[in-house]
Formats: sequence, structure tokens, C-alpha cells
Amino acid sequence: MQHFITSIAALVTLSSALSAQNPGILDTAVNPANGHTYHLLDNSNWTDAEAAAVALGGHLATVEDIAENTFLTSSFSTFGGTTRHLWIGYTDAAVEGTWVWASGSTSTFTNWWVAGGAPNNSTANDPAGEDFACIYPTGEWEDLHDHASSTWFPVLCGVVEVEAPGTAYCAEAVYNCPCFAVSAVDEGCPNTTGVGATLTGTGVASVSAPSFDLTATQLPDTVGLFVQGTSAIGGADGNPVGEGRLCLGPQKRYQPQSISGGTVSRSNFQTFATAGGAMNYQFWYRDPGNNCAGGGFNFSPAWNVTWLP
Ligand SMILES: [Ca+2]
Ligand SMILES: [Ca+2]
Ligand SMILES: [Ca+2]
Repeated sequence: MQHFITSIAALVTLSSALSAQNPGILDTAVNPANGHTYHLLDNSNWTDAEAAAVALGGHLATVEDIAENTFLTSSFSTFGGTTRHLWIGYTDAAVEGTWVWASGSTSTFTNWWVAGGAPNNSTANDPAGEDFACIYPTGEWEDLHDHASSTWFPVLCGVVEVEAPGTAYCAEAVYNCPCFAVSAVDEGCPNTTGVGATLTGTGVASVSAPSFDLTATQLPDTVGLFVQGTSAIGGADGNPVGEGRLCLGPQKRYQPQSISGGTVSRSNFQTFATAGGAMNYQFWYRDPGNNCAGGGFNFSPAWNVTWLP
């Protein structure tokens, strides 16, 4: 019986430790200014919030300008009717007075509550001082000790910033399009809309908790399908196929999709992904109005992503 009680106590300790280390996601927003995805985390201290951010493929947010600061406060400071103070990825834990971003960014923008003396490294609550930055709902920053809740900061929550999951390739301005066509930067070979398609990934490419989407735009309203392949082909520029460029192989095809308003999106790519494995994606689409090479079809640029666990 003694052993049983010890085990239960150990389990309780373990489970509270796990939940403390893994504040869940309360809300998610994509910032149209930079395409980055932000997650508001549940209440926690800074260290646990940063650990959760890394598990999500990012870090606590790097605030590069007042516009991004305002995006964070307007999106999250009063989410769900609860007033929160938001942990960001700014810390001077390593060297007192030398503030650095958890992401490694060298961004120099700050928005300290200067009128209140921040950052003041107060030792009132922790003899080690205050080494972690949060944003007041007003947008100004305060340095705090590493804690989850206190009288003046009752609900501290991390904000995770995840840059685009992966990168585009086959998206440079190049001359290897069929029919002497020239593609613009960030676009596939030109189609009947007059420009080439784009392809963008958003969300978190995690096989266990996926929110990864791909969206192709600047398409004719026909039909097409996403293709994936483990290898990039033709270097950064792909090989001419149809009226476009094929940039991956061997091909695995997803279900056909109708294109509406020049746009098409898809999620649920994790089925054929493995943790730590890279995958390449493109959107293939019919474009019978452009049949100059005898194909009547074209491709978006390609997207390369390494899947997280
Ligand atoms: Ca940022
Ligand atoms: Ca400090
Ligand atoms: Ca302070």
C-alpha cells in the first residue's frame, strides 16, 4: 500500500510537471503583414511558455516594430474577455542588462514602459531580479521574474511566433518556362490569368498536431491537385513540363480540387509525412487556354518543409 501511495504521488507530481511545461494553445492568428503564425498560450511562466513555443516550431514572439506589437495586443491581450499580460521572447537571463531575443533575432525595437522605470530588474519578488519581458494590454513592456501569476500580473500567457513552415523554391525569376515564357519572382510559369501561380504554407507542420495548410493563388478557375515528392528535381528551377515547371519527384498525387476565385487550399498533408522528414509540394492545374507546349496544364512554385514531431 505504501508503494501504491508513493506511485500515485509520483504520478500526480509528473502530471502537474507535464502540464506546467506544456501550456496549451488558446487561440491562433496569422499576421498578414509578415505571414507569421502566432499562438496564444494558456497561463504559465516564461520558461514553460518558451519550451512550448519550441515544441511548436517557433519561439516566444520577437516584436520587430510597433505594428507587430499592436497586432499582438489587439489579437490576444483581452482574448475571450480575459485581460492578459503577454510573455514575449525577450530576456536578459544570461547577462543582466543585455536583452536578447529567444529566436536569435537581432531586432532592436523595444517598447518598455519607460515612465514606470522598466526595465528595472526589481528584486522585490525574486532576489535574482527580473529577466523576462511581457507586454501590458496598453502595449508597453515590463520586465518580470519568471512566474505565472501575481497580484499585478494575474494572467501571464506566452505568445508563440512561428515563421512560415518551410520555404518556397522553383519561385525565382527564370527563363526555363516552356514557350519562351518568363516567370516572375515568387511565381510559377505564366498562365491564362496573365501571371504565374503562387504557393504559400502556413500553420505548424507537425505530424502529431498538424495545422499546416498550403494555399495556391493566381490560378484559372479550373481543376487541379496537390502533388508531393521527397526529392527536389531540376535544382532550384525544376524541369519544363506542360506549360510550367515540375520541381519534385517521385510524385504522389492528392485528390483533385476545384479552383474558385483563383485560389485553392488544402490541409491534412501529414498522412504521408514523417517526423524529421522533408517533403516537397506543388499544385498542378489544368489551363486549357494556354496550350502552347501541348499540355494545357501548369504548376505552382514548390514548397519545401521539414515536418516536426
Ligand atoms: Ca516577429
Ligand atoms: Ca534583468
Ligand atoms: Ca520590472
